[in-house]
Amino acid sequence: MPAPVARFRRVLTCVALLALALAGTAAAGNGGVAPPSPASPGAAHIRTVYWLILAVTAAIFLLVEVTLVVFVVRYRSRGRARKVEGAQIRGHTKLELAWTAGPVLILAVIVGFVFYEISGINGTGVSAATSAPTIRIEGHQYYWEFTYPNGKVAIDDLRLPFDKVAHLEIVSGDVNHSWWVPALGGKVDAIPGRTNRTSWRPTKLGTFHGQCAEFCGMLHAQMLTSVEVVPPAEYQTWLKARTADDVGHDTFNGVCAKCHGMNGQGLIGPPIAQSPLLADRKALTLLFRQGRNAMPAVGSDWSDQQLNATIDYLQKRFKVKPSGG
Ligand code: HEC
Ligand SMILES: [Cu+2]
Repeated sequence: MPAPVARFRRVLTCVALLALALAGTAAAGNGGVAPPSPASPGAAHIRTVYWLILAVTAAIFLLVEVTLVVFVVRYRSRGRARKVEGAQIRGHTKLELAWTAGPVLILAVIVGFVFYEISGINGTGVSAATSAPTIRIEGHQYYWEFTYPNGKVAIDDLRLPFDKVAHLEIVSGDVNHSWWVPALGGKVDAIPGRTNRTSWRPTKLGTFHGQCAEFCGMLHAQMLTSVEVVPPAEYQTWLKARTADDVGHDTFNGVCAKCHGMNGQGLIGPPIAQSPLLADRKALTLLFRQGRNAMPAVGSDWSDQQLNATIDYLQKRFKVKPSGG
């Protein structure tokens, strides 16, 4: 048996190491253990629920752990021989009733509070009140495509006007994805054949990052998004000024470059900068619409406009002379 001092030191070392590990984990997250600071009423409601649940569970954790340690110390064997039984303690009806009813009450409080907050989280309050524009968000392997009310398209980077309600329609072009920008709202799944809706009213200017939150294939981790909240006038100007060339540019950067590299030099997909296919509109159309082997059908549901904008942009960027249809 080690001397009590040596044992005390050992325990102290373990506790100190554990505390360091915990502090490290907390510091690695943004703002410690808290969700990112909310930039919309919906995200603020999520944060409120988070704090309530954290407070309740932290209190229970402390209660259980402190009691555990007290009991371990108080009822330790004190050198009693292994075969000798310790003191026998009979049941305690009141205590048992209390620890049955207590958790039921605590869960009821949590459930009640979550139900109370849920309409704020979903943005149902805002959506009923206004006839705001609807933006369609389509998940694709491995990018997000946004279609604004005027038909303009953007990839991966969404713009929203500051302090205006925007209705979001979340759909998928292929497999399950999940739309998630923590500062602005909770996850909304993008499921083939289904339209899920939410409404956001961004209350902070700036850029907020998000990512696909449903494993959707080999480049799932590249399925990032950023939402730029800009003054309404700037939003309108930007939206009106978007050209086919912008769409081609964004499509190349957000879709093709993830696999073929920013210079078409090859990455996960083969190099394409020199590919004779780039000159062939018909062959490219088929490739985008249907995919080929490991290349997904990235443009399965693009409009002809977007498809042609992308091909025009590719031919410009890689300086190929168009041939074929
Ligand atoms: C998820 C990854 C991925 C994405 C996104 C992607 N590709 Fe591909 N691409 C591939 C793979 C893998 C191949 C090889 C397919 C095969 O084996 O037949 C390929 C093949 C090609 C080829 C044929 C190369 C040759 O010479 O045979 C071209 C051209 C091409 N891609 C262009 C594009 C363009 C343009 C985009 C964007 C609109 C794009 N790809 C998006 C993965 C991707
Ligand atoms: Cu995804």
